[in-house]
Amino acid sequence: EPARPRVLIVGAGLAGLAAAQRLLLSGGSRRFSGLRVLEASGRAGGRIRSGMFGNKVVELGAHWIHGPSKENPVFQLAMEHGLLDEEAMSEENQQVEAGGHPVGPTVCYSSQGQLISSDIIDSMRILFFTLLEESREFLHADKVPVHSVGEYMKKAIVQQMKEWTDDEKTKSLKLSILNLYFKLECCVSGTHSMDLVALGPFGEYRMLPGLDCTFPNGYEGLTNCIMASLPKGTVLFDKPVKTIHWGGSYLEESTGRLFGVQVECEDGEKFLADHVILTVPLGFLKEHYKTFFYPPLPSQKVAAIKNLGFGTNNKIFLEFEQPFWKPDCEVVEVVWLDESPLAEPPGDLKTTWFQKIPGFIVLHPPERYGHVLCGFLAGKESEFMETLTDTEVLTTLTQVFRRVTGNPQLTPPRSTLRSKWHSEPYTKGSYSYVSVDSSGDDIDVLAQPLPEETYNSKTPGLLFAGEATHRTFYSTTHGALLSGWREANRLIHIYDKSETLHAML
Ligand code: 6YU
Repeated sequence: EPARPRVLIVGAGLAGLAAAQRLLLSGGSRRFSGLRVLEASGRAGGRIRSGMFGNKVVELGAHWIHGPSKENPVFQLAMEHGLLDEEAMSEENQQVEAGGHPVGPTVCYSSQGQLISSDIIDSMRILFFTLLEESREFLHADKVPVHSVGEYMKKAIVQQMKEWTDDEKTKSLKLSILNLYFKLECCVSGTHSMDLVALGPFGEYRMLPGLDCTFPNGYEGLTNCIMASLPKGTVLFDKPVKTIHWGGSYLEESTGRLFGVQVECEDGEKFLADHVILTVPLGFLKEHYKTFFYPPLPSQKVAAIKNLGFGTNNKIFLEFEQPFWKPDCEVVEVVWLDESPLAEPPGDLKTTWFQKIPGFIVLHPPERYGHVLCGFLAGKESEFMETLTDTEVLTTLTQVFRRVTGNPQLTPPRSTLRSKWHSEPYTKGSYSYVSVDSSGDDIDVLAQPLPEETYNSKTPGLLFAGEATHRTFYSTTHGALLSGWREANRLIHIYDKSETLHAML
């Protein structure tokens, strides 16, 4: 009988856990029974991270299931484990084609303390999302007119403006509203600016049908269920990996076996394996690829790591004693007058970081959450926000709310909770996007196992999974899940084949 292959997985986020589960349950055999997952932090879940805000569960990482319908494996798993509410599971919800941008009742304030009429907001929203949809149409074009989604949309806006017959003040208001949607899209794409997001590949990201839904008891319920299905001791916590030696041949003295990969941890402990599935975030790879791999990665792989985009999107939760919004309101938006997508953004992060926040989601229902707003903030402003104290953030945002509502007496939020994804040493940002320096091919290069398979080569020692390795579902939990399954299946397939061969001989 051939020796059982030894597999190590680096990272206990959704990709790593999904790979572990599939390998351990594959074919009911004990084939991959020695499998271990090495996790740098003290918890499982990675960028799926539910936290307590007072006595309420809130999401510091992934928020929604994007496109919760039949084809979405995260939705399927969540249903199987009973993690969703009735409405989310209804056939009706699954059929909604919201194009990733559902909107509920919204209140929109201007920075001068006025409410902006919903007519003008709606017309600009429609214009923005029409142009955004157009940006997805260059996937199979021979040539792109400009490099980025941002440039394309700005050019189209300049064209549109020629038909605007409004007075100057209204035109300027329209531009500042459009700017709000650019900021929102920065949060969705996880980028500092839409000028950094490549136009050609933009349409490659696939949207599934279904009205985006949340986990009433926390997204972490999903990763907790997978954890619970793994044999105890499979995941080793507080085990940051320092270097992966992948090109050699390492003898294990106790067994006399040779292994292709040696994984060295920060604490000095070494693990030998036939195969390592690496699921660390692209942000971590960008910072560490030079020292993390020995021998160094091939140049194509390095280029993919350097050129693909990985930005920051954070959330700021604020709890109020009393809401200043109406009970049915789902989103509070703020339009900064005098801003325009056609002008340079305000420069000084210290005095303007908060202007990058496009809006705040109202957490519903109030019986569960009380009066909690969740602000989103992407890009350099978001990274700067991470350096501030809670008090600084609370004070600044109180001033913003007082200014936009025109109520200088507005009671400050009672408490705040924030994510700081850029400062997380094992994440270094939020999620990936296809930047102007890259293309969808870079995602496939990143996903390519090493050494690359040739007609006579050995099986790959180093395999790559994680959100950033999924060509059409990057930046999502279902992309992460599918990437973990993909690499587990790759190994299962290799051993199925070799076992068949053995049986035949
Ligand atoms: C989704 C959503 N969502 C908001 C925010 C964030 C993300 N996502 P992990 O990082 O989980 O695991 C790696 C592990 O490795 C980790 O535990 C590390 O500690 C460990 N590790 C690292 N280094 C190590 C070392 N050296 N040794 C050992 N271990 C090490 N996704 O579906 N819905 O609403 C959001 C959102 C603030 C931060 C999200 C959302 C992204 C997901 O969270 C993320 O993809 C997966 O959890 C990643 O799992 P993983 O296993 O790969 O890594 C057209 C077009 C545009 C394209 N974009 C549109 C889509 C919109 C995406 N939207 C996201 C929005 C929000 C709000």
